[in-house]
Amino acid sequence: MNADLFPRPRTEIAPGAVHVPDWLDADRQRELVEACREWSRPPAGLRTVRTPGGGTMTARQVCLGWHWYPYAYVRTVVDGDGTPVKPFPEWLGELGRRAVRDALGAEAAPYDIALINFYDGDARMGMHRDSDEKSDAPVVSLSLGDTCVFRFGNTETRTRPYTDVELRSGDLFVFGGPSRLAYHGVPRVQAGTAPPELGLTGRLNITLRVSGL
Ligand SMILES: O=C(O)CCC(=O)C(=O)O
Repeated sequence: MNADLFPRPRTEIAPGAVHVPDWLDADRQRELVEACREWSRPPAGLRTVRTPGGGTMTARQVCLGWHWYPYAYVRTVVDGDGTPVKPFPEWLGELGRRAVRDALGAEAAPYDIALINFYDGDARMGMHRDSDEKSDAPVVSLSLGDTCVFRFGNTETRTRPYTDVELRSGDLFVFGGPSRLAYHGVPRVQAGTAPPELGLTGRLNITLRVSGL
């Protein structure tokens, strides 16, 4: 049986956390992948993030607007080539505000940060909270390429209760309100599941945030 025969409904995973399948059409996905390729080029391009404990994140990252490194936002790539972070484009902010309208029926403050994570090989992301922003505006997450398991948990612990959601290329996930500081992560990416016409090997995730800075 082919899962695509069944429509995937919009689902509220937790209060304020909504999954909207197939939110981006194929053309928009291609445009975003192309934009990510540009943003990934040096200077201030895709880099490996080192954690204070001496580890490295397996997903590589590039930032727009504000540069995130564990655990602060700054304007230059202090943990990389030292150059200024790339600007955050207005059109991406508009996309974010439209996402919040569609997912939550609400207006969000202007977005000014994008963190773009690239997952290839065995890359994944551990359970964490997005808590370095000084704003409670919803986080907008756009998925491109390979399907992943996105684990969406609770605000108290990294462990259960959580819900595993399959995020496919073009899906939108928004979390705000009581879920804004929920733990979440990506335990698994299913290699080779990206739509072939996208021309992407691996998975890209774009999260949009409001810095409040
Ligand atoms: O890749 C994803 O879907 C999640 C990314 C994420 O959790 C983050 O950027 O904080």
